[in-house]
Amino acid sequence: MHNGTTITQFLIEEQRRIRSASGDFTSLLNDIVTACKVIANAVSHGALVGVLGSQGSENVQGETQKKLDVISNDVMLQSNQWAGHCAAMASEEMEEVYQIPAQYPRGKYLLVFDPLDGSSNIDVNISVGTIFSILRCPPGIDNPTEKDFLQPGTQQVCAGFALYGPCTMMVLTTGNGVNGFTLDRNIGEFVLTHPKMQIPEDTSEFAINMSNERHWEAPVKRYIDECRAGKKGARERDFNMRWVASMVAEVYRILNRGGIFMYPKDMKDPSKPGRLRLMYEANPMSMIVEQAGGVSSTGRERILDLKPDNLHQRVPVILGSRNEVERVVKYHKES
Ligand code: AFP
Repeated sequence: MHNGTTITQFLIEEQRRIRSASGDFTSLLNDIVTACKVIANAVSHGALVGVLGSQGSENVQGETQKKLDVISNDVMLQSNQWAGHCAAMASEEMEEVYQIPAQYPRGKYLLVFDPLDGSSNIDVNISVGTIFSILRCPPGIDNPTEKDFLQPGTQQVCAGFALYGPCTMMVLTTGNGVNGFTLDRNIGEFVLTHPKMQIPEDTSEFAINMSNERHWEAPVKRYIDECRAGKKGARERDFNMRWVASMVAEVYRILNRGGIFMYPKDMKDPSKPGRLRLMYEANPMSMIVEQAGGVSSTGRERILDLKPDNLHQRVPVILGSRNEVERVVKYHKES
């Protein structure tokens, strides 16, 4: 028998601390948690239930959709549309804002998500995850449109991600620290296993897609060259490198043992000032990283301060251990 705190208990205890709380937010989080359990189940059965491979369609980013991208998106929509907590939703997999069907009541929150981050890894059985961000619907808005979603990351009420790895994890922040929960499949509940996660300030581990090196700007090249020079270089110590190509896995590693993750601005395609999406990747991950004592920047600005231009905007991302991210920011200022 388990004797830990379940995520349900944790959320209800958090709710009790806020006198005016109606329970809507707790219920919304419970629905998101349920959706992530359904997605975890589908991911874990893989080829046995025919969910691997391509769907044969493209999303708004022009990326080929995997079957599990589409399944996960549907699960998130269905779990979160009926209870009357959301005013509208937006997803990596949908060009437009998703309106709550007319038969359901509308709520006061806007939910934004990447239903299956790292989906290029699904077919080769490497960790993937679901990233989400909750915003308040501006007052007096009955039918939210894209502009109602375009709030800076500092306005997020909650950010979180589920990681479908060797264990299924849920990592959450509501602006009061970061907590990690492990799915106990025997009881079907997430249990608090990683309370008050803190990112170490220093690290000797970096994560970047080195195949883009020739497209990087000078400050990023300088930083990585110094790391690679090891003990005999300016940093006078050896660095290690990781690249999973699933941001959820990289951020989870950084939350546990520190590190710096970079998908910086590059010159590969001038129409794309970065690879990662602001509203459903960079913003929720930046809130989590900052709440765990880390730093998140484009190299030039704090990510959470950016005012989004559109739902699918891309931005450069440099996040993780405070001292290393600040060093990269300093190199940008100097260049
Ligand atoms: P997908 O969800 O399309 O696989 O993208 C994953 C991701 O947005 C992020 O999780 C990774 O860090 C990054 O892209 C990997 O990009 P590269 O394939 O260019 O390394």
